[in-house]
Amino acid sequence: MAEEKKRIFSGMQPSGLITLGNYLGALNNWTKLQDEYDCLYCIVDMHAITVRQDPAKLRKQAKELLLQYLAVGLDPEKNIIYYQSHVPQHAELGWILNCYTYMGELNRMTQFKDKCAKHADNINGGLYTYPVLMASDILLYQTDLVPVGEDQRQHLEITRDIAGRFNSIYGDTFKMPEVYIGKVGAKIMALQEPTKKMSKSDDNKNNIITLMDDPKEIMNKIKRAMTDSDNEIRFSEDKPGVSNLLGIYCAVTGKTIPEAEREFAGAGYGAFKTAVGEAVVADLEPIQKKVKDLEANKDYLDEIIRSGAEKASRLADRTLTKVHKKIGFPARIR
Ligand code: AQP
Repeated sequence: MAEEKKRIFSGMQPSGLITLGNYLGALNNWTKLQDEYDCLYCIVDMHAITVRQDPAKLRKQAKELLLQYLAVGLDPEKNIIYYQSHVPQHAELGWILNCYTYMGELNRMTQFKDKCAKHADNINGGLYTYPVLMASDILLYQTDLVPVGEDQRQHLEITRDIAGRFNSIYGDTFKMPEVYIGKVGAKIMALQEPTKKMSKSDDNKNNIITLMDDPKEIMNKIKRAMTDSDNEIRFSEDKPGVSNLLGIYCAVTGKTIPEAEREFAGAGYGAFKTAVGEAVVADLEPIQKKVKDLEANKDYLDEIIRSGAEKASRLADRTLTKVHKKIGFPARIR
């Protein structure tokens, strides 16, 4: 009998156009894993509303994200691709898991602290319990592996803590998920402030490259990226700007850092930035073309959304039924 494939879950918020950081840190790895694993790739619109969103823009961004998932090469025949809000079991399990999560644990989350600083006028309960909803996303599908960027490592740790606590009270219920962080591109930094991560919701658009930026914009943003004054192309902690560009270059070309350092030995920052920009443009151009091709295909997209939600919902029900029984909810009469 064929061995069952291990399961992957991951998602992205439609909180803006996705960046080179989201792409290199997560999306690019998802496509590499789709043959070896059973994968669910979600558009986590419920997470996105933890920050105030314009409704029309949110809907548009969710669709753009779907197009980009497909354009980078996620195959809807091999993966379950769906909107989180179409599968209410995420919220149901989220509520239950809230009751097994301590405030002390949530207080330690660095993303919560960062977002509170950024959205001081809207520190809402959803922002605080975001990690619990993320735990529910993952545990709902008995996930083995979660491919994310470095910034999500802490959320994976709390997911494991919640699963472990629940399992120790009620017996084996949830699979213990492992984090998967790629070797390159795990943390792409903001171009003009290379000590903070590149984020799609950054107000300074010169800090980010989106997957849909045109070649001219990409070249300009990289030319303006912060470097330093010693003109040496070397990967080092005290050279965050240059190191970030080297990381981007290697992630899109597949070269290693020592190879790139040798390639640019003696070259000035001008030539280096041109090479990085051209490599990014070459990587993104086919994706942008694919997005445009897919855009008009409404029936095809609708079918992916419909069948994705249906398949995800069926899997989610299995875990949720098991959880209800364990915690003592009365059985539903169908
Ligand atoms: N700078 C980054 N480098 C590498 N990976 C990154 N990821 C995010 N930023 C970088 C990874 O992208 C995936 C999707 O993230 P998300 O949309 O769920 O939320 P996020 O981590 O909060 O991403 P952003 O871009 O920073 O969004 P906003 O601005 O809305 O908060 C995750 O796997 C993440 O690790």
